[in-house]
Amino acid sequence: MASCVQLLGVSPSPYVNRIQMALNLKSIEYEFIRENPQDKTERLLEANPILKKIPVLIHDGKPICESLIIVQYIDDAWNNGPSLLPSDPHDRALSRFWAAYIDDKWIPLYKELKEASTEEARKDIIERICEGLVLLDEAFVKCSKGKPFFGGDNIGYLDIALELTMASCVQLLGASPSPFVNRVQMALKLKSIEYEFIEENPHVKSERLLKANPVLKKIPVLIRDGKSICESLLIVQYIEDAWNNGPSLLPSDPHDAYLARFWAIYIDEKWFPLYKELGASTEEARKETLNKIFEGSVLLEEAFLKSSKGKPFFGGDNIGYLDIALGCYMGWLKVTEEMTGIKFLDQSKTPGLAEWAEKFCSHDAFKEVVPETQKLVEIYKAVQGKGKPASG
Ligand SMILES: N[C@@H](CCC(=O)N[C@@H](CS)C(=O)NCC(=O)O)C(=O)O
Repeated sequence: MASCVQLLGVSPSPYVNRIQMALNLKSIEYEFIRENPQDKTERLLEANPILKKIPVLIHDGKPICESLIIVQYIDDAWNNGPSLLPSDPHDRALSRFWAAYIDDKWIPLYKELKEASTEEARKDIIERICEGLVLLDEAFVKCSKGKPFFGGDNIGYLDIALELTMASCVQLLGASPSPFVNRVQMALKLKSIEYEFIEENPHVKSERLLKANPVLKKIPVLIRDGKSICESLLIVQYIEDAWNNGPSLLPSDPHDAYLARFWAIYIDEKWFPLYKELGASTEEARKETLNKIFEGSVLLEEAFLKSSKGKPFFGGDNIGYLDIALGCYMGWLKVTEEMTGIKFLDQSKTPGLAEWAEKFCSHDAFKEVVPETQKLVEIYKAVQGKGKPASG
């Protein structure tokens, strides 16, 4: 009888990624159960009563905690797939030693770096990080024995342990109520890319933002290895080009990819700006804007039917570029619906889009990224009070 494997976690989380990588390398089927580490469920507290953290692997009802220990358990419990730990006892001990060094000594330095208050403290920590890197480089030479991975020809335990740090050079300058920032967060989430979120107030521009996006001075900005990428739609395309993992966001057919890009521009430049015009002073102007919105929705309905080809999303079975481009606005659309009492994606006028919106908004990529409607309503009211547009 097939065993029952469940993983309590959240994505993206580097520690949870470790387990997913090990399970994938061993081709082990499992159920992913989403847990919010900030709002611990009874299930999590019962599975990990001592440390109360994710990830937890539950194998045939028995919980196993702590990512490095879980990876060792996976290697012990399943014979299929490549061995994750070396067979030689001394090599095994070395792998465990360096994995413990990474978690207990090296990674904490990155946290210290974020919290360092003086330039001198920063320099000192960077020096210690570099010293650690030199040690890890020596460990790599010893463990890999001239092969590409710590584990030799195949990815092993120490590769999985260290992968955790590799993604730490991706940063996103943003603010969570911004649909443009949400776009980038969704793409990063779909590709399981770990990143550091740096909160920016778009109306009080920091030196960091001005340096990262000196031309447009807007969020979001993605910073990878010190290089800035600006404009949300371009960032999503960059993410698609730069990372191979996760589902493809753009269609492989060049014309389909062009169409996805075309409609994304239509949404940003024509359709969504109409919602801002709804606050017009005369009833006539409001009605005209509403008509334009509905005409635009009909065009988008046609685009949806063409690109989804009977599947739930613009991208087909999975969320793709155009889903993200339109879907990032769904939070603010719900706010506008609540404030005006108008249903914009109406089942009777645009049934395909109405169904799409429901599916999109119940997907983790939306729920974990876009603030709840009531929170956005509060933000809207607070920002309106100051005379600034809330979503832009
Ligand atoms: N076309 C841009 C729009 C970004 C945008 O408007 N960002 C807003 C925050 S939601 C902003 O930074 N506003 C400050 C400003 O316009 O100066 C994109 O897609 O990235």
